[in-house]
Amino acid sequence: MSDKPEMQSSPNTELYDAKKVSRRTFISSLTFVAGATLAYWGWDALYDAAKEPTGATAGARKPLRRVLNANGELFENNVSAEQLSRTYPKAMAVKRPRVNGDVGITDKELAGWKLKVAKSVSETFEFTLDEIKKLPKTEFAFEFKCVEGWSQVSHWGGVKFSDFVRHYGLHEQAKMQYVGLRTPDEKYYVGIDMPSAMHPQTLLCYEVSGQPLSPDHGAPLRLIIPTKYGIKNLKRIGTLFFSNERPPDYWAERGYDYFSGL
Ligand SMILES: Nc1nc2c(c(=O)[nH]1)N[C@H]1C(S)=C(S)[C@@H](COP(=O)(O)O)O[C@H]1N2
Ligand SMILES: [Mo]
Repeated sequence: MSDKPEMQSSPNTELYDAKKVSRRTFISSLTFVAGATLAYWGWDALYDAAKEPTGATAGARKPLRRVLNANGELFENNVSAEQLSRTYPKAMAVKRPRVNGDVGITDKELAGWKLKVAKSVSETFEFTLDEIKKLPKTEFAFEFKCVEGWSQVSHWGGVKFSDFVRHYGLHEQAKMQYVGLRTPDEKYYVGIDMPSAMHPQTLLCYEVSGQPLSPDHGAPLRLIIPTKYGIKNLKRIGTLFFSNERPPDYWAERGYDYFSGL
């Protein structure tokens, strides 16, 4: 009926309403300024925050450590034997797994090595590799992940830590909260929460790629713990002990998360 241009009543006209445009511009500028102020204030507060005191962990600003600890607890309360790390067919594993980190394993002298297990402050037991190898063997390939940002599917074999505990009657010890491990020269050391240590994929490992561990990979015995980052997979175990306090941990002392779970 009418030849009045449709444009007049189309919703598009709204876009060109100068008043509305300027109001919107104003609101979005305000939002931006508020956001930027908050971000700056947050960064500034974090930057000025005190660093945590040196203990089992050190080096992080207090608010960041609080977040890390909260994350850790969340993980820790959810470690269960049912949650297995993904495993892969052995054929998918790399033939020569990458070597990383040699703290505490530069000494190539391995003769006379024994695993020392401190049952209590006064009682230490010693195990030869042959004794450990007599326990049931477990092997699998999994994706080994390093915090430096690389990962590889590799194939490992050894004795489940939980089998070791059961076979040698370390039940009382396993009621404690942590296991501590260190290299024979005590230069590298890690602390593992007991649920993760008793996890069915945690190995006292003596083989990689179907061969005895090379010195670089931690011969004669290392820890393989697929539920945690590489830093916790201590190479060349010298001593193993149990504790209700967090055992010293090499990388946690240098600012990394104590739990380092995956
Ligand atoms: N004794 C010892 N164990 C160690 C380290 C180390 O420096 N010394 N480095 C850790 C790190 S950061 C990683 S990623 C893995 C690497 O294991 P691989 O060399 O067998 O690949 O070992 C872990 N265990
Ligand atoms: Mo690593």
